[in-house]
Amino acid sequence: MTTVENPTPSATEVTSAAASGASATDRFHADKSPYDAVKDTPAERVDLLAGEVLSALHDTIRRHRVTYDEYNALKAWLIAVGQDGEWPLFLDVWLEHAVEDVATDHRAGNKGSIEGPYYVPGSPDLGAKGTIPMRDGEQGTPLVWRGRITDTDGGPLQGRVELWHADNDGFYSQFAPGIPEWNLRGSFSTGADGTFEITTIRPAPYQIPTDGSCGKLIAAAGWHAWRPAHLHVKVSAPGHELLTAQLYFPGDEHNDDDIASAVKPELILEPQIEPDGTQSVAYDFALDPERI
Ligand code: MBD
Ligand code: FE
Repeated sequence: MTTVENPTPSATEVTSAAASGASATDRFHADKSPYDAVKDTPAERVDLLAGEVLSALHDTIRRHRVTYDEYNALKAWLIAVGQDGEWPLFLDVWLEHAVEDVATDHRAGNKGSIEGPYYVPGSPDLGAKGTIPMRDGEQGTPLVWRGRITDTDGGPLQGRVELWHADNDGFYSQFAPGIPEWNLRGSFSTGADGTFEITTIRPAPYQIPTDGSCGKLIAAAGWHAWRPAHLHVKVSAPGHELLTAQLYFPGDEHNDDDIASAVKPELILEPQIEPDGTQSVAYDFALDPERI
């Protein structure tokens, strides 16, 4: 008996860029129990939200006299977003920032930002001071980041900083092929004084995949696909609200027109150039107390 090979490669094998979007769908199914969230939403809330979104669409259709050609283009595109596995990418790029604003606007501590599609829980723990996993000869400017976790009164907290970011080519481990599993992903646990010191490299600006459905939308609308260079963090301490944030670098041309609308002025770092060419930066986090 001969084995028949699957003639169509799975989405994750096609190209690196499209693969990033599709891997994000696999990751979402694996880690986020999305169907529990669906069950927990009360009918009145679904009625309100779905009803209002549909009305907004009807208004747009009427106001701009949307044609059947445009309606069919929309249908074809929506079907393709699912087939490409790009719904997490689409939602995190174009909607999540508004959800994040609403979720965190009561906070007195640090500003947060969106999680995006490329977080993976369980990165290796490196203690309070360490170097994030990287390849031999990892490209990029070395960056040493010293900081402290405190409460909103400035008292030190024993906590944890999970850091993940793209490499010097703008690729994330576990979402682009050929990169070691935990490359540029690490967890830093502080002692009681709350301080940490992380050695990493500066990430490159990030272009969202242009070869899938999100890329087609961007091209069709004449938009650009760029996010400014950024570091992703989740900062936590017992009894305090989890802070999900991103940190940015001054002078990046996309700080003012991030495709994901996720830059806030409080999140822009001020790196210093050391005599040996490495860069250092100081940035602390104040966490709000957990609400009961
Ligand atoms: C990213 O790296 C990212 O952080 C977001 C929010 C969306 C797409 C890619
Ligand atoms: Fe990112």
